[in-house]
Amino acid sequence: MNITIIGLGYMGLPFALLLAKAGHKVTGYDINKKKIKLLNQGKLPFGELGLANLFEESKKTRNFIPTTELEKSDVFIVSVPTPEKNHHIDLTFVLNAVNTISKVLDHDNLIIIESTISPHCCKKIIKPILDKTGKKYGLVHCPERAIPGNTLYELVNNDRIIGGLDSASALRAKEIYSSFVKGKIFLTDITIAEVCKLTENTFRDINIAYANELAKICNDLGINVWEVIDLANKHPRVNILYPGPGVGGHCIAIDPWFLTEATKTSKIVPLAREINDAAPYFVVDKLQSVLNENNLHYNGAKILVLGLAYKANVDDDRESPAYKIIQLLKERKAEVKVYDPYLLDKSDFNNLKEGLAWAEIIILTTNHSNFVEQITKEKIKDQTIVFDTRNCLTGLKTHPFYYVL
Ligand code: SAJ
Repeated sequence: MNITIIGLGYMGLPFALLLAKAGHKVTGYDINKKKIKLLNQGKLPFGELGLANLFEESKKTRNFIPTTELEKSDVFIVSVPTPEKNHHIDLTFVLNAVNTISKVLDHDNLIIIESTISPHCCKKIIKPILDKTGKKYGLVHCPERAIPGNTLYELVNNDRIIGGLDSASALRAKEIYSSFVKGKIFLTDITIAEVCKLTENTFRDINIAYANELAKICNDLGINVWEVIDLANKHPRVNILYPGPGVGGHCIAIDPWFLTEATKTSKIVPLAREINDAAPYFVVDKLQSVLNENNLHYNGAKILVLGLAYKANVDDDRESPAYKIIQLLKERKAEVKVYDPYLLDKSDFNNLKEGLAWAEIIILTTNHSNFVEQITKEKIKDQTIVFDTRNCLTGLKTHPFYYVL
């Protein structure tokens, strides 16, 4: 079977390579010529656990062909970004992809939408475009659910939801996914699949908002929020997530808006967004109190921000709250420099040692494992204030100027 993946991003590329490994002839289409050139030169455009090995395998089997020309195919899989604009989904990339597909569509082709989309998008927006071709086609929505940082493992092992426009489409898609997915595959209606995906990410956003609100409550009470959450989570039916500098990434911070865009009834979803978007302000305010305690101030202070990635051990800085924190610190006239070993081209230092030697104040925004492993009391100057928004620097627990969110 010929399968064409449209969009070779953080999900599309790993997915394409897994399909190639499963024996399908996979064409990877992307409008980004630079990315396709890189792939054709045998190089990956980004890092992800296990991806390099899979890419090497695909070179041997020749089952994966990157291209900027969309040709006929048995199956088309759309895996393009769906950004948010004014709290609504921006379907530009999806519509471009579907319009491009409709130009080469043949009878009995199957179209799979993997991109996160808002409710009714398949039936009310995508279907009418495909109907205009006059071809008989299958359409499903199979939302991706894998977590960046462990994408390959989760693409293979997570359960999947396939929502079909009709059951024949869903069964055809199931056959494709069964060629590499070890998790269970559930078939459902196409709109239910759309809403399920948004519901999952919104659940996580609300849970994180609760943790971020608890951080403020505990701050007012003068107690450690991390200990509160860890102990509360000992209850068999409680599983609170953790506070932090804010919610980044391309999913959790935007999907809740898609869930609620067509309804005015939701209160908790927009509130959770507001709370999580405000997290960087709380970080900067709490650090201000730490500075006050130590007779210091932001003006002119040399502050090292550790971590630009939106979460640990990834090179992805989309929507990263670190940028908002940097902006707020600069507005308070601090001298801010950054270091992220996963994003060296955006860092002010070549290595951690140089950054630690320069800093008077350190603010940890991303809990990369190498920060956790390498930052010990001996490696920082005695007077350095360290503010850890992730409560992860175990090597500094006895440092007199170590503070957590
Ligand atoms: N975060 C916290 N506290 C926590 C957990 C996370 O502040 O306790 C922050 C992270 O630091 C990060 C943000 O939330 O900035 C999002 O990170 P994440 O690891 O929670 O999620 P993503 O965005 O990397 O991936 C999510 C996943 N969704 C769920 O777990 C429900 C993933 O399975 C989805 O496939 C992905 O969104 C997506 O593409 O939709």
